Amino acid sequence: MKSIVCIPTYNELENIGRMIDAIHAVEPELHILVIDDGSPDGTAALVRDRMRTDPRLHLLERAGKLGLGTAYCAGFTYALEQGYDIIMQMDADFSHDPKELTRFLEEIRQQDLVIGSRYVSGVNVINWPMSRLLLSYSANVYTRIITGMPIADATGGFKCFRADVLRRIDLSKIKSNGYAFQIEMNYKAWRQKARIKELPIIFMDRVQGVSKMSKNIVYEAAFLVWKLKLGTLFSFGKR
Ligand SMILES: Nc1nc2c(ncn2[C@@H]2O[C@H](COP(=O)(O)OP(=O)(O)O)[C@@H](O)[C@H]2O)c(=O)[nH]1
Ligand SMILES: [Mg+2]
Repeated sequence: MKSIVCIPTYNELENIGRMIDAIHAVEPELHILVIDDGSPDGTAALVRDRMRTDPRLHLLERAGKLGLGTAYCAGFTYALEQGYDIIMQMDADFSHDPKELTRFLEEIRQQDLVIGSRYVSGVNVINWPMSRLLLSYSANVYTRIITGMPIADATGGFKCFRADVLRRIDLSKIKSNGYAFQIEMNYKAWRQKARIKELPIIFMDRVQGVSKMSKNIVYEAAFLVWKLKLGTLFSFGKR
């Protein structure tokens, strides 16, 4: 099975090189696609340089900071076009432990979507301020109640898709970013009756670089869950 992990980046120069090494230390065959939005710190230049000697690396460069959701969609579209069977996503900032990739790859053999979950067995978040943890946790409770989707952590960004699941989603129609993007993709997979499994992971706050999280991302997600729910009720948002 051809597998690739998509990593969106914006100013991750301190992290991306170490991240690539850490991934290949545990999964030497895994291809890596970096989707960089013109990071002023030269993240893309580092990746480009490494690509000269490493055929497992791929890079999509976009003109400016166009948002996380469309970055993932561009990455997924590229991965589908290139014929990958298993398509993963993770952050560049070591919040997601690359050592877990092996477990995702094992689990996906029996599933269509494997979601790294911080809330499936207690709360597994390290170093987040209480305010952010409460926000994330309650966003998940809210999402679950409104959509009825039985997922404990619908907003996380460490995931593994079977290519077929992504092929059935019209990626060009997805406009959401941040948390909302993760919820929307899970919802669309769930509505397809995909086999979904949550894998407990430990989430660590970033050590290097800065978060691009903002208030708008929260409002966007709060609005989106209603849009998904109502879209399904009136059956105009099936895909
Ligand atoms: N390509 C791209 N990557 C982004 C953008 N915003 C955030 N990222 C990357 O997405 C990942 C998660 O973002 P981060 O700022 O860590 O969000 P947080 O973990 O929710 O605080 C990191 O690898 C970021 O570099 C964006 O607009 N475009
Ligand atoms: Mg982060």
